[in-house]
Amino acid sequence: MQHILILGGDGYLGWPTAMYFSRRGYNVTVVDNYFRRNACTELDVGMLYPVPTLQERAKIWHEKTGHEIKVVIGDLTDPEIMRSLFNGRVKYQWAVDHAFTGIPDTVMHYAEQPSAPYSLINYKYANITISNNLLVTNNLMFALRDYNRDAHVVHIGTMGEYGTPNIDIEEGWLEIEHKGRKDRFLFPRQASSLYHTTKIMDTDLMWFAVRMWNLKITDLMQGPVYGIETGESEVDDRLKTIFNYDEIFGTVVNRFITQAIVGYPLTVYGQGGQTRGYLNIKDTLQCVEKSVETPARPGELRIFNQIMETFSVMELAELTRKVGRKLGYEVQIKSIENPRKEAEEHYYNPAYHGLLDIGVIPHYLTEEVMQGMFRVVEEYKDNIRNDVIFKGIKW
Ligand code: USQ
Repeated sequence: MQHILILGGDGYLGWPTAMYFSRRGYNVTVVDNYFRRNACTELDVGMLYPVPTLQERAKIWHEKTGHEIKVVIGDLTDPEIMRSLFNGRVKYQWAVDHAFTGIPDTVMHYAEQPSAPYSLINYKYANITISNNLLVTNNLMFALRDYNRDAHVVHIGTMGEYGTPNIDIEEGWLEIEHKGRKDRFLFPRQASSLYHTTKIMDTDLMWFAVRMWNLKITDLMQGPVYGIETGESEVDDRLKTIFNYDEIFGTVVNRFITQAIVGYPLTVYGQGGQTRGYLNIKDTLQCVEKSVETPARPGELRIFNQIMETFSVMELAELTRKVGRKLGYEVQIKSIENPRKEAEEHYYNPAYHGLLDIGVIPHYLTEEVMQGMFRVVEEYKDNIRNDVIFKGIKW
C-alpha cells in the first residue's frame, strides 16, 4: 500500500485530499497544527458551519468507511516534528494502529498560510506568513535530504507567482535566448501579495533542493478554488471541508454565492477586470491524484498550471447574479474601491495543458454547478455573518 503524508491536512484542500486518497486504498497520515481554525477564531471571521476536530473527523471517517487516516497534531515549523514523520519518532493523536507507518512514498505539502489579505493585515501577520510558509518548506527539504530522497513531493503553489505579465504565461519554465545563447529558467515571477511572494520563495527553496539532492518535486500553480462538496464528504455532513466566505479566507466564488444568499451586494473590487484561472475543488483532487500517479523524476522540479478555465471578477459576479436570480434571489453587484494593489485590466493568457495531458478531466463552472453550491450554502444561511464579509484590509 502506498503511504501518503498530507502536511496541512486540516485545511480547505488538505482534509478532502486525505479522504480522497484514503478511499482509494492509500495509507494516509495527516499533520496539522490547526493554524486555519485558530486564525479564524483569533480574527473572528466566522465559518459557514462548525467543523469537528481532525481527530473527530478521522474517527467519523473510520466509522463510516472502515478506512484509517492517522492524525498528527503538530507545528511543522518545528524541524523535529517534521523529522519525526520520517524517522519514526512520530506520535499519532488518533490512529487505529499506533505503530509507525513507515517512510512516506508521497508527501503532499499544503501546510501554508494561504491568504493574501492575511499576509497584509500588518507586519505581525506578514511575519507569521513568511516564517510559517518558508520554515515548513525548508524543514521538509532537509527531512527528505536526510531520510528519504526517493519520496515524491506534490506542493501547492499558486498562479499568483506569475502575476499578470504582458506576455503568455508558460507552465513554470521559460526558454530564454540572450546574446546568441539559450537556457531554461523558471518563468519570471512577480507576486502581488506577500503571501504569493512566499510561494515564489517556496519554489526557489524546492528548486535548490532538487538541484542539490536530486529530489523529485511537482509544484502545482493553482488558481482560486471554489466548491464545497467532494465525493467523500457526501458520506456524512460532518466530513465537509472548512468553508470560509469572509474577506480573509474566503475565495471569490465562494464569497459571491454566500453574499447573494444573504442579499449582500457582490463585492467586486475595482473595475472587476482582474482575470484569474479557476478550478473546482473536485479538480484539485484529480490534479493531485494524477500528479501522484505520475511522479516527477529524480532531479526534476515539474511544474503544472492548475486551472481549468479563466474568468474576470465581473464575469463571476454576473454568473452569480444570473444563477441567484433563477433561484429567486435579488442579487446586486457593487463595484467598491479595490483594497488591493492589482491590475484591473490586463493581458492574461496562461498555458494549462500539462494536467490535462496526464489525464485530468475538468469540471467547469456551469450554471448547474453554481446552482448546486447555492443549494448547499443555503442550508447554513442562518450562520452567515454580514459583518465579516468586507472589512477592507488594504495592501
Ligand atoms: N476579489 C473581488 N472581490 C472579492 C474577493 C476577491 O473582486 O470579494 C478579486 C480579487 O481582488 C482578485 C480575485 O478576485 O483579483 C481573486 O481573489 P481571491 O480572494 O479569490 O483569490 P486570491 O487572493 O488571489 O487567493 C486565492 C487563494 C490562494 C491562492 C490564489 C490563487 O486564497 O491561496 O493561491 O487564490 S491565484 O489567485 O491564482 O494566485
